[in-house]
Amino acid sequence: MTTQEGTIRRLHHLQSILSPPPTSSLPSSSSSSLNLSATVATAKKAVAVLKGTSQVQGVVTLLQISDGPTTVKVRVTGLNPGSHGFHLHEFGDTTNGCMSTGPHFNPNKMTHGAPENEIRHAGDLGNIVANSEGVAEATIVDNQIPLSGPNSVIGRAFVVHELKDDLGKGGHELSLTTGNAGGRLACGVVGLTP
Ligand SMILES: [Cu+2]
Ligand SMILES: [Zn+2]
Repeated sequence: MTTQEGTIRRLHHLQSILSPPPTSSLPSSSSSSLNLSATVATAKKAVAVLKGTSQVQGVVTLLQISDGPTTVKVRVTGLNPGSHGFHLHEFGDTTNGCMSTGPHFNPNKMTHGAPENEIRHAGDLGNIVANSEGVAEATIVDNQIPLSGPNSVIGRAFVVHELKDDLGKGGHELSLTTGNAGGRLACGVVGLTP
């Protein structure tokens, strides 16, 4: 008997304990087994280590349970106190430093915005705020940065910026593309982790 057959047998045994034998003629046992296995949640995890040419560095961890939102935990040090734009950029390419990570990840061809806006880049995660010691810590929960599927962010890159992201509302010529968040202080490619 294979492991799979053993599993199915045990599931059938479980069903016979939990419910009386089916009285209809529907061949329902195999689909019931599938339903049981489909309820098991899967956790996907990823990490990005942020580095740049300045003192700024950090670690970002990502966790997604099944098809739920992704929880992003951020800790960045070496920043000037205050707000700093924080985004997922399109490419996991740092051959030319953080510049080669390209524009904000934008699979839906939107303009730049705030994470809570309907119109935003998928990569728009707003600002992180550094304290007087230059440390920014944040937990972000977001629906547009999954760890699998067509819009997966695995292999893309986080970037932390010099300036505050104006969330598209600054009226600057760059507001609707970058939030006018200034230079790229540090970046890191998102990779799978156990
Ligand atoms: Cu950015
Ligand atoms: Zn953006």
